[in-house]
Formats: sequence, structure tokens, C-alpha cells
Amino acid sequence: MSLARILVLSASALAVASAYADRTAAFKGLDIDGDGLVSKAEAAGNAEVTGAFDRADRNRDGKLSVAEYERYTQLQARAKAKKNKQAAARKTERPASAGGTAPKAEEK
Ligand SMILES: [Ca+2]
Ligand SMILES: [Ca+2]
Repeated sequence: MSLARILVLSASALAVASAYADRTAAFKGLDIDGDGLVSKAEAAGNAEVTGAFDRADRNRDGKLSVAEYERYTQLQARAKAKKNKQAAARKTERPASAGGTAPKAEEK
């Protein structure tokens, strides 16, 4: 198997993982020493987590627990959805049919 093929498979695997919101796997990826907590040093590899670390660290122990990480990712997802909604509202001149993402009016 070529490296390019492996990279494509890895990329699609990551996309599937994020589509199913497999936060535990992402958390384990950050938890390098496997103690069940993500320290600031461990989060250093992820700019997104580092930027929000202090906000995500609810009990201010300098480490993120799974619960703190999940709460953070949920807030991130909500903020992202809100941003997308605002972006979509700004492009109202674009017909919904063009993207094929118009919601079904009724489902039986
Ligand atoms: Ca750790
Ligand atoms: Ca904490």
C-alpha cells in the first residue's frame, strides 16, 4: 500500500471519527502519559486546545479531565454551529437548492 493511500485512509478515518464525535479517542490522543488527564504540556501539541485551556479547565487544577474536555468540545461545537449559522445568514442571496442542503419540509 502506498503512503498516499494510507494518508487518504487516515484522513477519512479521522473524518469519520469526528463525524461520530468520538471525543474520548481525541482525548486519549492528547493524553500522552495515559493518566486520564490532559496537562497543559500535553495540550501544547494542539493549538485549539491550548488557546481554550484555561477556560476548559473548570476546577483550575492545570489539567483537563474527560468531563472538562467533553464540556469544552461541546461548547466549541456550539460556537462553530453558531458561526456557521451567521455565515449562512450572510449569504441569503444564495438559493438553498444550489447546495442541496435544504431541510425537508415534512417527513412521514
Ligand atoms: Ca496526561
Ligand atoms: Ca481540571
